[in-house]
Amino acid sequence: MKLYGFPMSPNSRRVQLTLEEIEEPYEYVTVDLTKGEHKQAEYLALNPFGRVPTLVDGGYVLWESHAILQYLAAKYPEKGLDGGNPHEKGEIAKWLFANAAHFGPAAARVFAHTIRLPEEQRMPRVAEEGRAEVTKVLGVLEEALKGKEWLVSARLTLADIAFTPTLAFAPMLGFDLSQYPHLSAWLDRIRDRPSYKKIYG
Ligand SMILES: N[C@@H](CCC(=O)N[C@@H](CS)C(=O)NCC(=O)O)C(=O)O
Repeated sequence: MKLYGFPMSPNSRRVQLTLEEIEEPYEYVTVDLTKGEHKQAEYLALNPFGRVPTLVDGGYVLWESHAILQYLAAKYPEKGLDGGNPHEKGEIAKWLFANAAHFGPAAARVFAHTIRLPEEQRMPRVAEEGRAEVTKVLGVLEEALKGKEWLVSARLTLADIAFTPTLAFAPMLGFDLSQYPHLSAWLDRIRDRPSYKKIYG
């Protein structure tokens, strides 16, 4: 397998964490976003949206990080990353969609409009709305994690992995995660895993 990604990209890191959990060898190919490599014809032939990550598994090409997570979990069912029964699978899908549709994009908006974009292009209102959405999701996660080690199952699943890269860069965006004790304890459990240590150092 080959993973096309960019080191600082949370969406790429989500897939890297999953590949490390699965413990299958893979080749990491850096697509340098700062040099615009993701918009060049060679990469667009793999991913027409020109975004990272993209996974290439033999002749199969797959983009969208959460879809890649589900593919990897389905390919290696013995790792149990996609839950053990329909109820768990439904719960995992729920959290994956919540992250893909709400949490990740909201955090990306905060990042863009407070750090990434040149000052004259930043829109405080967009940053504020993103911040409100991120805060909402943090509260929902905190509530969901009360009395639980992992979001869905008795063990780590894709649901836990999916949120990790967004949460890892939340402090840089000014979010104080210590206000959420259950979420913080859960994040510490994830940080203790060899997969996290390998990707985040
Ligand atoms: N929904 C996509 C988002 C991918 C995405 O936006 N990746 C960012 C890096 S974290 C990117 O490639 N940005 C470059 C661009 O949009 O031009 C996924 O989860 O894979």
